[in-house]
Amino acid sequence: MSRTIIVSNRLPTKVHRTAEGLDFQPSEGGLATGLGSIYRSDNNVWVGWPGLFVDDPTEQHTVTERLRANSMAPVFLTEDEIRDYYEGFSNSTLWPTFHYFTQFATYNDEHWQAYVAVNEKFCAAVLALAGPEDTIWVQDYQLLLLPEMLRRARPQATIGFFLHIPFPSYELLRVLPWGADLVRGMLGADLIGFHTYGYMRHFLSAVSRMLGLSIQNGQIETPTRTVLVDAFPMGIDYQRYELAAASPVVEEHQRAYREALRDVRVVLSIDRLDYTKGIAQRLLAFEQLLLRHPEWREQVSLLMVVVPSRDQVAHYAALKEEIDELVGRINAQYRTISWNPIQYFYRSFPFDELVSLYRLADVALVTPIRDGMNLVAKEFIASKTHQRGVLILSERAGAAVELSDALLINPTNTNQLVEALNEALLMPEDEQITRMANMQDLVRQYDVFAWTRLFMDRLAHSKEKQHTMTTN
Ligand code: GDG
Repeated sequence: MSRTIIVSNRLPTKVHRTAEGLDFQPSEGGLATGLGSIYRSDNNVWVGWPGLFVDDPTEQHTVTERLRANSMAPVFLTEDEIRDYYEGFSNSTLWPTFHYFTQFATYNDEHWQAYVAVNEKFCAAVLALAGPEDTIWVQDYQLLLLPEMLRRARPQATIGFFLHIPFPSYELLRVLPWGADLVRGMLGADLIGFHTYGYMRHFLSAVSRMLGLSIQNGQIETPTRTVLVDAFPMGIDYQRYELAAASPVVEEHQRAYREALRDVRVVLSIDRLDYTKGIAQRLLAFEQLLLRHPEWREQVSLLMVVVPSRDQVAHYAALKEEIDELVGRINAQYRTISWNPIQYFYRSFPFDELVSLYRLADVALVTPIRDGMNLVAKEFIASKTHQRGVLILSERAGAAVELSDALLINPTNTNQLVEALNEALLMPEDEQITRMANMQDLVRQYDVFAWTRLFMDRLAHSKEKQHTMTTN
């Protein structure tokens, strides 16, 4: 029987060493939820790094067995590999370049060599598991070379690839010494998916300009195969948020928060620590709101959650300092004995508390400089079962294509951001409800399960078509 093999940098589990031994906890990310329905069924399996260093062969065996029982297979990476392939090429070269932050990108041949070697390591791990009839679905920018490596080993395999971050314009990609290799690597897939048509068009343009391949109706003709490309905007597990929103525990948290904040209105900001998310720009806009609209002082607080992330990469540590300083300065300038302009948390919240924060917020401020999709915007919408609340959304997040009922802003336009905040805080309730209801219809319908289904169906279909073409 054929099966599906999901491949991503990280497995959907967190493994920790404790005094009692190894501890395995499922991770909560959107991808884990969406693909959970696939990899845990039939004989399917998820291949990836378990998130800790395991050098000892006996311990590797234990980890492998534990994971196997949960439909997962590990790729063990060394500290050097994580430094050069993950923190190096993936997060210091590809991440900044694909988000248009070329000033932060490093071009280091050792990192590139490690990236190639680790992609090969993943290839070997997948080939050890995959039969000729199996479907392989590769995820994201850490594994751009993997589809082509798999294709070379298994010319007939069914291979899908999905990119979770933006695909940049050709002008950005050509800055990379390895741009053409990366595009060639992706073309090993039968179907390549992006969050938006914009990213897809950039990819097609890179394919034609860098590799000179012909493109017809969104299909790429390589000398040996046809590669399909399409947009699949990723969704969330809508029902999970909707159900949590109605649960007593979320209600209880929300009540406690409301009591602590008294009747102050709440503007919510939630992100991983990342320079792509526009956190500093958001703080400056909030400061301007207090300066230009003094009527909001003591009436509104910015509740800002920054989740620690990638702190081994230098630019992230510098950003953390910048945010700390800005928050300190704004709070020192405007606070009163009974009011804090910014409630700043540098940590993550458990799921129930996160949903309570979404429900509590009058306004969600989601203003990335660049973002592949942005799931926080969709989670806020799903949690608002009472339909009160306003989403301010960056036009440069993939989610803006679908969420046209948000207040769409340019995140570097401080004036526009300040006026959007003022407008959101003044928006009449009936307008809030109309906008929220429209967005809810859309986010509910295209949830993460629909996303998975659409991609897998299209992949199966593309393969059938190729098969018919080669047998005729
Ligand atoms: C990449 C792309 C694309 C955040 N704080 C807490 C918490 N979170 C969860 C959110 C959300 C997730 O983290 C963040 O997802 P995003 O989509 O917003 O951003 P990235 O991490 O950058 O993800 C992005 C995504 O991949 C999927 O393709 O949308 O564009 O960059 O789910 O809920 N979760 C909990 N506590 C927190 O404090 N429990």
